[in-house]
Amino acid sequence: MIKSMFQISPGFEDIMPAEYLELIENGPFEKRVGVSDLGAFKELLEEHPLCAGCGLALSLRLILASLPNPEDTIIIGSTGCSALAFPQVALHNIHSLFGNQNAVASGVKRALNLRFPDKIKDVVVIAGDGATADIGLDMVLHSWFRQEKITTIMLDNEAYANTGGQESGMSPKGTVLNMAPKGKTFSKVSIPELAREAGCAYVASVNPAQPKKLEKAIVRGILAARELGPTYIQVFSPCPTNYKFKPNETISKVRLREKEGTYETKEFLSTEARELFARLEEEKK
Ligand SMILES: Cc1ncc(C[n+]2csc(CCOP(=O)(O)OP(=O)(O)O)c2C)c(N)n1
Ligand SMILES: [Mg+2]
Repeated sequence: MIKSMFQISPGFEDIMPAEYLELIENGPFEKRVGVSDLGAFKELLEEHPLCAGCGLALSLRLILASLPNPEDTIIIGSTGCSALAFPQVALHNIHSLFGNQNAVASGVKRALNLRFPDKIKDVVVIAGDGATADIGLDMVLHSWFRQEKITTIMLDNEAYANTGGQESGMSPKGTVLNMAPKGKTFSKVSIPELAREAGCAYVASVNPAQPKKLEKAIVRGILAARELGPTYIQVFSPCPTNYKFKPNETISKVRLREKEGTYETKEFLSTEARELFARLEEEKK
């Protein structure tokens, strides 16, 4: 699918909203834009109802700006804060039942392969930490075991944020939240390590304080999923509302955690992924 999917039927041009016309004229389609171009093209998400300083909203903005082929990307989301933003994302997206996102994505990817065998169709899961590491974990793991060619992106705000602040598997040990008053008793689950063991071809842990690194991970994750198998990217996205810090401290929270050693960026490439990226680099020259 190309930009033509957004074309306006003749005669309707003058009644379509200005934002829609702008999306056709200046959206990120059929040209390569990235996070460095933000502010210079019409973005896929421009308004949303998420909280001030929401790390997840910033991550989502950067992820959408990093997609290598947005016009042929189908996003599978899940219940949670990000689900409030997806109705306003100018891309195909499916809201799946909480936790089912990787099962739905597997089916969508297989159907697209049958329907469009010669076309690139990127199926990308974007879901919260509760949906990915807790309630949907078996669907996530089994999609990796089956080697589905999909990219899974976790928006890790270290809580069930949308339901008022319960601990998730991704909350650090000792975390106190509105509905976890005694403090979490076990450590943050190591999903990147699980992903690697479960056969993901590419795994990364990134954050919105380092947008270029985040972009590189998204592009690599999607390109490796096209050719090799499942890929996983974990995006640390601090939540000012549930962790009760000021909205302007989101980025500094990431840096603080990195400094404390309680959070680190990571990247794992399988041998096949390493060879693939080397080949793609060669072809670019
Ligand atoms: C099957 C099912 N179980 C539970 C819920 C309730 N629920 C909605 S959002 C949510 C928490 C989501 O947490 P997370 O995936 O981390 O997303 P966040 O809101 O933090 O972005 C829960 C438990 C639901 N909607 N459906
Ligand atoms: Mg969460």
